[in-house]
Amino acid sequence: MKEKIEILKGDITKQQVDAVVNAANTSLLGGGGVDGAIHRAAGPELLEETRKIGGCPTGEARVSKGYRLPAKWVIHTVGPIWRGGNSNEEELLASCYRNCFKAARELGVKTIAFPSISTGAYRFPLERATEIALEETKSFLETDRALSKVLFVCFGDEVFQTYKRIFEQVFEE
Ligand code: AR6
Repeated sequence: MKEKIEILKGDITKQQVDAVVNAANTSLLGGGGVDGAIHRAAGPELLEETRKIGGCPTGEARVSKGYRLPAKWVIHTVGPIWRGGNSNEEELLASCYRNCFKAARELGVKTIAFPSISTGAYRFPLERATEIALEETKSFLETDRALSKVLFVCFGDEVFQTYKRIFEQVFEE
């Protein structure tokens, strides 16, 4: 199962995968960070489609096409804004990953790329967010046969080093 996971440094908009996950906000109308990058790379048709979707509650996911991205699909999810840890942030972040995997299964995708959801503008502590990301991935892959590759695309060295370290903890024999 370990071999299905790849941690890399880079830009998620350049990944040749079936689906990329977007760390969006509840409006689904775009924003900064990875959301801005995905909208710029996909082109204006993406906004046209997400406008029609009409938003997404925190912790849930919605699917659109990828337009000019190499990826066929974008799975938009809305991570929690970190408010100190007593506002159900951990459960909401776990639910983002679960709902993205559920959407991926419904779409029949074999390869998917995730950014580090909620750890930028939404300020979720990186280490805990990474544990949640990798633990949810492990639980999903334990029962799933369809996904062959899960990429974690790390923007910057701190995120990359954190994923590498937590990966060893979560997947140690
Ligand atoms: N590829 C991969 N990761 C990226 C990229 C990229 N091109 N660009 C940034 N990141 P953030 P959030 C990393 O702020 O915390 C938006 O305005 C970034 O370095 O994008 O969930 C939305 O509209 C960080 O590690 O998402 C929402 O309003 C990670 O992606 C809000 O920000 C997530 O940072 C969502 O905040």
